[in-house]
Amino acid sequence: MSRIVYFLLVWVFIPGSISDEPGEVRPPRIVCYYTPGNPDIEDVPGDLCTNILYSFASLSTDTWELIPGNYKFDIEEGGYKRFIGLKEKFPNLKTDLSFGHENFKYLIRYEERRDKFVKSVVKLMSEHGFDGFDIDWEFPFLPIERENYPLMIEELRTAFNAEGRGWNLSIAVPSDVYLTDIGYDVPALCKSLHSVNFMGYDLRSEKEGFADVHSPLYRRPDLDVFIFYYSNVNDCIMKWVDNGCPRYKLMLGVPFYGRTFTLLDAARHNLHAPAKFGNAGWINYNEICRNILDEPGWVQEYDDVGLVPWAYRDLNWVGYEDTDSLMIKMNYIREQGFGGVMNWRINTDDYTGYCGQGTYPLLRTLNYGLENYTVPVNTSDTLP
Ligand SMILES: *[C@@H]1O[C@H](CO)[C@@H](O)[C@H](O)[C@H]1NC(C)=O
Ligand SMILES: *[C@@H]1O[C@H](CO)[C@@H](O)[C@H](O)[C@H]1NC(C)=O
Ligand SMILES: CC(=O)N[C@H]1CO[C@H](CO)[C@@H](O)[C@@H]1O
Repeated sequence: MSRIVYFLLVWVFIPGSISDEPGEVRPPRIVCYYTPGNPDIEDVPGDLCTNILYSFASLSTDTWELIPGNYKFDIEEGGYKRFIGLKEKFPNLKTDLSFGHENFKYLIRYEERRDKFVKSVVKLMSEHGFDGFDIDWEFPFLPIERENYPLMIEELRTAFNAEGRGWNLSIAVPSDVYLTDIGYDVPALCKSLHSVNFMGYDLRSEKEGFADVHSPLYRRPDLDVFIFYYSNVNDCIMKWVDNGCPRYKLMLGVPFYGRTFTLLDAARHNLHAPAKFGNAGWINYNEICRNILDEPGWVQEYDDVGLVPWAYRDLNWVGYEDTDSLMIKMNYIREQGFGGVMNWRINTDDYTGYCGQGTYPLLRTLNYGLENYTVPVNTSDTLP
């Protein structure tokens, strides 16, 4: 069934899907989050990503400065240096630094703290030679946060421009229409950012009490009611478009992991099967494919509207992405004219090729699926 859907989509979406209007075009971004560990830095596939984001730098709440996330590894053991060193092997690769900290909310309210932070970002970026900076703040929520986040971004952008090295600026944002409205002044943010990494996952969680896929592309009319009405990738990313973010700045994020549930009754294993409340978890794609291969009894199913797979065995249930579902999402990116794709994270792809689809099967699907795609750029809507 998945293959039928996939071929239909390829047939419908590819012809003439790219803007017919004259204007600038760009290659799509393939944004890869990476956390040091396995695979080792030197083994990162820099030819399969346009941007690699080293995750995560941290915040000193004493000085309100950006600091390395793991001083011993990043600095003393040369983590940053080895990471930037990837550019020698892959000259076109952009090596970016990603930042996240729960106390960021206590920073952005005060101009003095923002000022210290901006200076420290510029300092750390130039000391180590990063190409771009990414902020993963989960999530702005209060009116003052919504108001001050664009200020922070604009201040960073101004400082970056003054450096004259073309440093890029991006933020990661949640897929939730309510959080988007509450926390994000979309036009103001998108004006100063090069790109927005839209996290098209975690749309279902342990709070629900039923098993479900966490990155459905489209609304399933019979299942997605009440608070789940907009809880699908298409509705949530369109919220960013409708609120005024240029499409070419939006990178659709896809998960290289699944979310797991424990069923209450092994005989009931369809979408929305009753599951233990508060008993969901995460599992890496490389473990999912290994389990399906090595443990007898796994049954694989497909959500024909959400266009993502799930699998179950006894009371175990997992919703995830595979090469078929990612191919569908790549065609969706082409059809919609988005700027590219993001993934969390390359470490959890089947990078050893254990499952028999070659190394990095998911990441390769993103590359194959966006091959020859050019992003239409509205030239009257470019960066300041
Ligand atoms: C991309 O373009 C090249 C050169 O024109 C072509 O050989 C290749 O088949 C194209 N790939 C896809 C997926 O269309
Ligand atoms: C291009 O951007 C301008 C400025 O934001 C906007 O007014 C215009 O409608 C856009 N054109 C298209 C075709 O999206
Ligand atoms: C240094 C760097 O990453 N520059 C990039 C910033 O974004 C523009 C537009 O996407 C790219 O063309 C630059 O290469």
